[in-house]
Amino acid sequence: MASEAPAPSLVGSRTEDGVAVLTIANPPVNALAQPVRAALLAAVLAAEADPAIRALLIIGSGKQFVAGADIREFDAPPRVPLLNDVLLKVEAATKPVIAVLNGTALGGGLELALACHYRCASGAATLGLPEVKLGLLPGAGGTQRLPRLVGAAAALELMLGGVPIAATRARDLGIVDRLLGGSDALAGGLAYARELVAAKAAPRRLRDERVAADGLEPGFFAARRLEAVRALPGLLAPGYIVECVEAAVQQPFEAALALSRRRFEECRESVASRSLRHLFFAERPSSGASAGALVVKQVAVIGAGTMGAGIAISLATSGHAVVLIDPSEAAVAAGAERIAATIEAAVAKGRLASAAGAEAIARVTTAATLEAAAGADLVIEAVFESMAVKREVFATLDRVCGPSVVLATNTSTLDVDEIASATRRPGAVVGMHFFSPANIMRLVEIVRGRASTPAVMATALAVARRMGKLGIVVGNGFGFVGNRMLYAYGRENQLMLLEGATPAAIDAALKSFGMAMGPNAVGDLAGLDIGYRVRRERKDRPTDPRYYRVADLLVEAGRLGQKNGRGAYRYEPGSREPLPDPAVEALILAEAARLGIVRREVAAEEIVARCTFALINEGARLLEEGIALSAADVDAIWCNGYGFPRLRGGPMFYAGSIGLAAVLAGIEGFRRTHGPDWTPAGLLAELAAGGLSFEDWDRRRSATAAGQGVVR
Ligand code: 3H9
Repeated sequence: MASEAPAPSLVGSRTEDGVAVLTIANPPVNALAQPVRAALLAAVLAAEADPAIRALLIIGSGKQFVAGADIREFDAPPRVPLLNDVLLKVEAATKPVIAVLNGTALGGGLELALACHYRCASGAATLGLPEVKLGLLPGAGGTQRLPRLVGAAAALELMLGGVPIAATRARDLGIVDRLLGGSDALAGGLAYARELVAAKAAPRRLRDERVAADGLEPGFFAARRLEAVRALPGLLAPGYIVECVEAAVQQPFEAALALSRRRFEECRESVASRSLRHLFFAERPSSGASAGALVVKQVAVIGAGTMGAGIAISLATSGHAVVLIDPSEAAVAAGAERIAATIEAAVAKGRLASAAGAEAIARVTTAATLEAAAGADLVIEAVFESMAVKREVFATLDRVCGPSVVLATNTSTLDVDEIASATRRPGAVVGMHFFSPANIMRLVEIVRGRASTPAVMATALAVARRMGKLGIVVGNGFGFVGNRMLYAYGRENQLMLLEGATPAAIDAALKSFGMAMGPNAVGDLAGLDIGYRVRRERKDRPTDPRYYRVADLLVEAGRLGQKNGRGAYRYEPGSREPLPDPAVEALILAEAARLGIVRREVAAEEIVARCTFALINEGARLLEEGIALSAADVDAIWCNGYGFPRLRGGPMFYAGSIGLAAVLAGIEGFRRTHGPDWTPAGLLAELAAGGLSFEDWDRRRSATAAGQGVVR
């Protein structure tokens, strides 16, 4: 491990009244990257050696204290100085070291504060150890120092939940010694430091204390470990967190700290943590994406069905005034009722304060005609998925809305440019593809039409963000990114039904891979008639007679899914449990025979490989075509909209974790047995040949874009 020279400007150092003020300045979040660690260590050692210094104060610049280790560094082996070693030196200082938590103190940031001898915090600060959300454990002493401060039970709660707490709660727990009043955290921190110096306060080193564990019932740790592992299956970290806290109780500090360090490394190298870290960045909106957004206060939602009502709920609870428009009096009344009932249920469950709930309900009004959209800043159309209907709506909106209004369509598959061409302002038209139920699902595909202006794109992104959603920009093309991949995935599901797999066998194989639901259960839940209608609308529908044949036959036999108790499965009245149905088996067998398909056993491995490789190949094509802007976007879309397992990081990341060469070989094998649908995407072949991953491709692309000054 080579040591690197410190970059002192990352930690500013000045002296005030004998107090060394060390300011960590590594924007945007003051992450403890290697040069910051080196600079902090150097500054602490210098202050220790300076006889004029009587105390040290560590603070963050800007709005954060420190948001933790630099997550990007975890993809490579650790570089010295290790955070643990820096913190041991901070703790060993002979002069009082005071952490001033001027803002967020997360992960390694809170661990730094715990290594300091005293902690004070501004009222706005939040504190937490969220490592578990990245499949990690606090690896810089948090598992050892926090229990010494708050006890094993409270420490476990904070580390296993990973949810940050407010400064007041941290003070009540004893993590923070002094809550600072006023808005100047540095001034408050300095006053506190002077007080400590005047009182000749000795350094309080948590490492020298013991964990108060007298009140713990027998079997406490075994029970907590079982619970933790059950709550977050597939992750090493939860079990290890409990193990490390148990070690904090039973072993000397050094030994338990070394154990936590080893466990951290195991977690860091695990595929599950790598996947979660990949998603952390994939799910962060790129800086500047919402720049130039128009102000949106009032939104018109057209269509009071499930989708329209769900969108309206999200808008109203995020502070937008909403007018819900539907020509059907009954539909608009039912929509308004659904909105109120859903918001009231959220209040009853404690998810929303009752005043906020009442305000949200009051923000929603209803209307019967599109003229009511005239006063809106943004219109979101959520009517029936038919090009003719949507074009008519947009032509009317074009007549009634002012020139600066943004017109969004919530189509899930249709051509946004064709919809935009019904207006005289295609630049104002954008796709906002929400997922059902829209008040719950976080994903929104923001579809860039050929003419969509940057301000319109930025507005759609900003509104999605304000709604608490993850907006991902995609290009225009059948099904955009998510649904186009879904069609490739579904194509294989449908073919395997004809080849010999049952709906239950396919669903079971994909669920054990980690999908939230199997494709046949999903189809029944969504309603098989929806996809049927979309396929009828599609002009470029494949002509292969096997294409979605089973789904079509089910609909034509009146089997629409859960809504009428019969789909790929059957359902007992009032139950959502999918039950195998011999009638479906018979229907599939007869159709397979008619098409001359020889039935065979389809193994679970083949089911998973065909469905996931179809996703990867289609994802690669979308990248080539520029419809998906990055592989990370594809992963964020599939993990947030389609239940792809987060611990596998999304289809494109998963491809990298098993190796692109292996994926390519699998696809080529399927081409030999199943024909041209399995022609490998050129990009996949190219990357596999170069020994590269989709992440490498993303990195190359963003370096090129940054070089050209592009903000996407
Ligand atoms: C850890 O500490 C391990 C230790 O126990 C042991 C070590 C040995 N690293 O979210 P934002 C970037 S694990 C690198 O949009 P906000 C982010 O990608 C860590 N980069 O802002 C974005 O970049 P860009 C434990 C990071 O105001 C920019 O900063 N800590 C990190 O909505 C702004 O982020 C965590 O898990 C990081 N740690 O939210 C906390 N954090 O502009 C993770 C952020 O290029 N961070 N970035 O897109 C957060 O939860 C939020 O970022 C935070 C700010 C609440 C801090």
